[in-house]
Amino acid sequence: MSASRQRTQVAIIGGGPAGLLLSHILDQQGIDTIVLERQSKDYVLARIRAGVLEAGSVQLLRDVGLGARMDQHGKPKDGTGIVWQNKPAFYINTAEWTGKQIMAYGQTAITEDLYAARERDGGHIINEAANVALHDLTSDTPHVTYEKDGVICRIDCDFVAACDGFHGIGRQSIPSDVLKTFERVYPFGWLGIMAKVPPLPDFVYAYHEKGFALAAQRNPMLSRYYVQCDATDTIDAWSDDRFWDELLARFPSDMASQIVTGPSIEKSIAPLRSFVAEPMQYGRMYLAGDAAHVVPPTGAKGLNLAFSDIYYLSRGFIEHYKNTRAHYLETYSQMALRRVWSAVNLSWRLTKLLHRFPQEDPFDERIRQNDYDLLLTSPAVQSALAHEYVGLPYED
Ligand code: FAS
Ligand code: PHB
Repeated sequence: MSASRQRTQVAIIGGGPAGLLLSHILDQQGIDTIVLERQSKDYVLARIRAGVLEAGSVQLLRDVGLGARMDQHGKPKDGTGIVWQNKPAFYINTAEWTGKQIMAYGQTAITEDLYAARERDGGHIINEAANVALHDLTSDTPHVTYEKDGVICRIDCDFVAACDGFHGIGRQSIPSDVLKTFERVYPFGWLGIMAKVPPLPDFVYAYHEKGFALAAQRNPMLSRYYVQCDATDTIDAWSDDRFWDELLARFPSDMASQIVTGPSIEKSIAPLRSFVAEPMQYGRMYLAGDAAHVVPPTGAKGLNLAFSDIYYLSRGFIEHYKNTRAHYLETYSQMALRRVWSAVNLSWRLTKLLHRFPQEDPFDERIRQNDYDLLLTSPAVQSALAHEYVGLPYED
């Protein structure tokens, strides 16, 4: 088998939103990167995931020249609704309490924008890179190996950025006596569908004794809807008719009557977990995005956390190469984790608020009802949720 050898400053593992954004930002600063992605570009672009951008993510994308299509096709929203069985509706009014809006713009579109920018700028992205392995991470000369088209390839680098998601190789390269993990696996999943029908005007979370539901959107003729399902459910058990019946039953009738149904063009079940790995650094390897943390999508934080990680990590690399200072690289893990745990906390609280858990007792349900009553009546609670939902500020 032949071999090849390359060199770069930052080897990036994973060509999802985190890896592509990091490559884009570093390229703008003249810092050389190579992105290794194990899937094809089409496979990555076919993934349907997040739909809500925090204000900080919107600003970051604009600041690095990736805001054009988002500002053309994305929809700014003053907040997100919550409807509740037999109680008044609530609106997480981020515009009123924080002066900031969220943006409805899908992760798929963002990934398309990122790939387009990297290809325009001559970014070095290697798709279908197999068997990526990380070496000498605690030395000053780490390197990465991978296989492509039957060739064993080696990349010598200064740093490795593991942006390879929850199932990636980066986190697995941290010794078990160094790595600490924290996890909650939820006893239910989200069944999501995409349908070419006009969406509701806003994102709306629904609490109902039959289960959680969510009305979301991608564009004026593309709706995304979710219902809570058993963790063991498969999509074969969910015909379109069953899905729509369940969804409509979980919304108040006045809102259900506004929901346009139609044939699904995509249907998938996402398992829900809260997961954090500490530290987000090992030697000259840095973890970012789902490689380091996963949240239940209830707070729409997963993709946004990946972006704030990349904001912090890119700042560290830029400081290293431009000023030969190490402050932001040395403090990356602690700084990123402060924001990670805040998002994990919110996602856990919203998931507990909006989902009935098996084996709950009447005490749990009373606490849930009281939490919602507080949200309806307390300006302090409403303001706090709005500030967390729109996204806490990035640290200087
Ligand atoms: P990603 O997982 O997106 O990207 C990692 C990349 O690394 C992938 O392309 C993968 O192929 C590649 N990779 C993995 N191992 C590799 C290896 N060994 N070598 C090379 N490449 C490797 N977030 C929300 O905010 N809202 C949602 O509704 C939502 N829904 C989701 C549904 C699902 C099914 C999943 C899995 C996640 C969802 N998320 C949602 C979270 C999601 O959006 C992530 O937060 C986001 O994709 C994180 O981006 P990355 O960190 O880049 O990880
Ligand atoms: C989505 O648009 O897919 C979406 C929106 C809000 C969430 C989760 C998912 O909390």
